[in-house]
Amino acid sequence: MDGGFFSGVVEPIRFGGLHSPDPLTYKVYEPDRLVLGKRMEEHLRIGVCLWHSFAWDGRDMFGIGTLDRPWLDAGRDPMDAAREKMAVAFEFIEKLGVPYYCFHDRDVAPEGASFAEFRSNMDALTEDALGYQERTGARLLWGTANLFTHPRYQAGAATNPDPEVFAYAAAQVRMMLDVTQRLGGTNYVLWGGREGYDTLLNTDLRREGAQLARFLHLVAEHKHRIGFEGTLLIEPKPMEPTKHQYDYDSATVHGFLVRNGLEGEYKLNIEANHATLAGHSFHHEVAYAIANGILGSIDANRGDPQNGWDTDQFPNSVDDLALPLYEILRGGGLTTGGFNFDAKLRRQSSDRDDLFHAHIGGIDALAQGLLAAAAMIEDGRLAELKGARYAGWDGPLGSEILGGSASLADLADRVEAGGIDPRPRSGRQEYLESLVNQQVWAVRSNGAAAREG
Ligand code: XLS
Ligand code: NI
Ligand code: NI
Repeated sequence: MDGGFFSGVVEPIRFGGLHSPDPLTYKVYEPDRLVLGKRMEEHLRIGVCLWHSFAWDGRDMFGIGTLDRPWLDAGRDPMDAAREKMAVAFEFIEKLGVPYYCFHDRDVAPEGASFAEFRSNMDALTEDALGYQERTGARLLWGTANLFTHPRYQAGAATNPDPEVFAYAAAQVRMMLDVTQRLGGTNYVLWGGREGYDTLLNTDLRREGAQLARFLHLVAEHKHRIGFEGTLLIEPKPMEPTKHQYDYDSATVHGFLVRNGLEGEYKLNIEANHATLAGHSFHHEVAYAIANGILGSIDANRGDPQNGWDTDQFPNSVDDLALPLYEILRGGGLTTGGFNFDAKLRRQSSDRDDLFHAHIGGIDALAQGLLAAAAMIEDGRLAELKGARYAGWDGPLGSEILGGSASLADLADRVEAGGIDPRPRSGRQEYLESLVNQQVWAVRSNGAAAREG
């Protein structure tokens, strides 16, 4: 495996332990380490995304590319360049030693001059990907269609005022459902990048809502027709690139699914930075999805607290990751989903090794968050205190209310007769916050948690 594009990394990244001086080792992530009886690798199901890491050259709206991505150079033969990109991506995944990857159609296949050409390029590259999967053991966490980059999608895909654009989007999604199935993908993602509006002056909200629901029905029907067994996921985001996106947050998407008879067909792919853009915490979005049975997968990244856009930085805060991971563990863990690094380097991080440092740091932060979450579960006090807070609802009065045997008047009569006189009880927030910190800190300083290589 030596040589290659990332010649500075000659073998797969290994666990080095907390005190390893080698930056190209995992400090905490140990794939085989058992946490609550399950391997770390199976808890986290880490994925590498091909768009930020291999299909983006570091450009921003003020400057051209800064990153060393020779396959993106103008003037290259598109298929040669695509093949080189895929080879390097799999070299990276193999050297990083993680089980999954994710991509959009356009990330791997040149669009060519017609849809037929796009399809045939995609077919050829899917064959290549199958070969790489077999050779490296990497698997597809999810596939998706890019329905936002090309100018035809400037006014949305399914929600476009032009039905021909809807049809074009259908063609891309059919292609990618098929490709995802061929590659054994365990999920298929729909991110409504431009399903929203820039101004209400030109937007018919009623029509666009109906179009979006129709599209989601068609996708679900097709999934069943071809027998794709993966999970369909919608990725909420409140804005950017549009001023307002319809799939605003977990609760909005959930309401849309229920309203349109789509419940049961879709789950959510929750992205940390999208949560913060929506004015929520990542913890909130994950907890909402779990409470409503729609958590599918995670796009791991973080925003910048001072910048109001999707900065897509690599996650690095154990404090921010421990609570979402606690919810996930309490909810029974990820099933078909995983943690996909939808995160990009800063454009000054221009050494080839920087992509490794970014992923290693993010993976270790997740692994440490997992240990802290497991410690909270083993300690048990958080769950116990939450349960005790609602104990009344498991008693006779709570059961009567929820079971429907007590009417509004029955309840009112009992209060008037003096039989019900509730007293406020402390919510104990600061105490609970201290319990969380205690577990996070314990895992940091405890020798058993911070193992040596
Ligand atoms: C953009 C989204 C995108 C999706 C996949 O903000 O996060 O990268 O994850 O289309
Ligand atoms: Ni994402
Ligand atoms: Ni994003």
